[in-house]
This record gives sequence, structure tokens and C-alpha cells, in this order.
Amino acid sequence: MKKEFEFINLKYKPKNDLLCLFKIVPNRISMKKAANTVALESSVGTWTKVPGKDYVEKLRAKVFSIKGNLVKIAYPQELFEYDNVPNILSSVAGNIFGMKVVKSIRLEDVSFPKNILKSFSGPKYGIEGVRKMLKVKSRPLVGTIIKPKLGLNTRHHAQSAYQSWIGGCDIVKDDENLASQKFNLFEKRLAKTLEMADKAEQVTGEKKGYLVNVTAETKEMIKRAQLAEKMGSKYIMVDILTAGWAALQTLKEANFKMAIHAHRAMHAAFDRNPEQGISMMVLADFARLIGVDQIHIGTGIGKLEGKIEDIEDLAEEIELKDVKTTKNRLAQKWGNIKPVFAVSSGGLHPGHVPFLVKHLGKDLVIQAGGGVHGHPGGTVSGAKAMRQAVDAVMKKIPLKKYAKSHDELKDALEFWV
Ligand code: RUB
Ligand code: CA
Repeated sequence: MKKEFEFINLKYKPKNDLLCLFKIVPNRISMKKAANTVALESSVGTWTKVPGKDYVEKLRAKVFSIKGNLVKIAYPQELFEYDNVPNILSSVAGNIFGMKVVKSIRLEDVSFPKNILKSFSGPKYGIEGVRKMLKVKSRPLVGTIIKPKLGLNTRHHAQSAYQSWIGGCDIVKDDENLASQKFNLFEKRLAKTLEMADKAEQVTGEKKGYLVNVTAETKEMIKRAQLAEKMGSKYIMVDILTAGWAALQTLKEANFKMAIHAHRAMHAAFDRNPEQGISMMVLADFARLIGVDQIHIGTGIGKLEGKIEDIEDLAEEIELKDVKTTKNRLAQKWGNIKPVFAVSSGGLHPGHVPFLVKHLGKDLVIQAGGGVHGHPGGTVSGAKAMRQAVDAVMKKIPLKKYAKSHDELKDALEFWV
């Protein structure tokens, strides 16, 4: 007799499979039926029986765990072209999001088998490499985003970057929506801002990074990255989601010497709804696999939505070599794929630094745009205040106490806290 749910095997012990953890709310059917349908649509099945072959049936995805609304599915690795992220996502994060058998479905986590891991090179620098490049041993990195985010001309943009660096920022980045608009063309901005980075290095004796936004149509993006490399930039930055996974793979595979900073603009369209979509954990997993060196993970305290507990899990996911299973997460041994630097950004000011370090540790890039340039004393003072806040936390001195002998921090705390 034929089995009713051919894609469910609760006794199955995954081995060389890609694993997915889904949160599923069935639409007026049993969970078993919903889970079975998700597994079939995302692997070798469709809505009706079609003549099969035994060797195809071997490739069926298997639902191997159902706990409440959480469903784990194992996908045989042969289902995928190992080194093709769009291909993997078209299966495990494709049609299933629109199926009528589910009221809602969210992909909470993925775990990659060895062969898929081995097909990617991962971050070129990662936490250790970036620290070496910037010669910052153990404290959090301090960054800023030039504000106003759009509209500044090239001269003012470069000037603002310079002020941020001499105030104490390690890195300065373009905002996500600055590309090569008429008011601030890419080539000119790159040249002028890198010139300022050099000057700031000479003045401060510190290493300074400019995260120039190369996001564009893929061939144009590669051209921009080539130019950045030629001009000696340490970094490029890319909007990984609006550019797309294929574009990110192309950029990584071009094997530039520069570190890649990943901005995640548009992530909330996938991950904000707790019942439907794709979690930030999954987006970060694919970004780490392809090989970004830094990625935005949220703050838990600033202007944007996101619970600190989820962000702590996310930080572990991108930083650890060996990630352990929790209720909402799958285990992952990352092998040779390096740890990625976590970036907290969005509505931050110096008063937030103790909270961020307490929850996310010292391997963190703390970025403040408004929280630097909006300082009552201006950009240099804003950058100084951020660095002072980081120094205070490293010396385990409460900010208020440290502020007594550090005017910029004092002004920042009076203004924002
Ligand atoms: C920062 C800013 C960044 C966000 C992105 O500016 O707007 O684009 O950090 O969000 P400001 P996330 O410091 O003035 O708020 O980091 O959550 O992806
Ligand atoms: Ca994972």
C-alpha cells in the first residue's frame, strides 16, 4: 500500500543533507499534510502525481521533525548545484511561500552540508583579517555613515569623512542609497574620499577605511570595484539584497583584495513578519557562505525593529565556528568558512555603546550616522564622543563617570540620553 505522506520520515537521521527549519501555520489542514506538501514542492514533487522513477524518488526531501509549528526538512545535497545560491534558494525558499496549503510559512534557519560549504570560499578577511588590516586588536570598531545620506556634493562628502576619521572613526561608509548620482559621482567621490583617508591616516597614525558603495548593475559594479582596488581602497560595500545573491557571488568570485562590507537594505521585507518570509539568520548564513567580511545585524536598541535576543543569536551564527542547535536554530559546523564581523547600526549614539558591548561583545563594528554628525559640536566632536564611549567601556568605566573628563562624550550624553 502507498504511504500517505511520502515526504515525511520522522525516523530519518540527516547526513549529507541541506537542512531547513520552517515555521508553518497550515491552512485548514493537518500539519503533516502541510509539511509534506512543503517538502514535495521544494524538492521533486508537484500538486498531482506524475509518473516517477525510482532514482528521482531517492531525491525527495524528508520532513524529519515536527514540533508544534516548527518543521525540519532534510534536502539531499544532490538536489542542488552546490555553488549556486540562487539555485538553492529557488528550491528551499521559492514557490513554498505562496502555497495555499499554508496560512503562513517562514524559513527560520538553514544548515549547509560539507560539500556545499566546500564549494564556497567564505570571507577573505573575516574578523581577524579586518582587525589586522585596521590594526585594531580587541576593541569594537567605530564607524560612521555620511549624513545627510543623499544630496551632499563630493567635496562636502569627503570633508565629512575626513572629520569623522580625525575625530576617531576607524571606518566611514557611504549610505546604502548613494551610488553615482549627479550630485556626487562615484569616481570623483572615490578619489576625493580616499585622498582624505590617506590624509587622516597621516594625521592620526591610525588605519582608516572607506567603505565605498559599489552597488549597481553587475558589470558596472565590478568596474567600480576594480577602480576602488586600483585606487588602493581597503574596502568596498554592497547592498547585498537589492543587488541580489548572484551579483554578490559575482563580486566575491572576482576575488578583489578589498574587504566586503554587506549592507542589508530590504532585509525587513523578508524578515520583519515573524510568521512569513525568511529570517535574518538565513540571509546572514548565505552572506557568510558567499563571503562577506562584515554584515549588519541590528542593534536591539536603535531606530530599527529587532529584539536583542534574536540579534545575539545572529551574532553567534556569523561569528562562531561551531554553532549549536537551539529551538529556533540549526547546528552548523562552518569548517573553513571564516567568522564575519557583526555590524550594529541604525539610530545609535554614544550612550548605546555599553548596551551593545554587553550583549554582542567586543567583536563588533558600532556605526552611528546621525549619532556622529548630529552631535551638538559637529562631526569631529561626534566621532570623538563615540570613540570615548568605546574607550570607557573597554576600561570598564561607566559612561557618566568617563564623561566628567571627556567633554564630547558629556555633550553627547546630555543631548541624546
Ligand atoms: C544608519 C542607517 C543605516 C542603517 C541600516 O544611520 O540608516 O542604513 O543602519 O540598518 P543612523 P541596519 O546611524 O543615522 O541611524 O543596520 O539595521 O541594517
Ligand atoms: Ca544556519
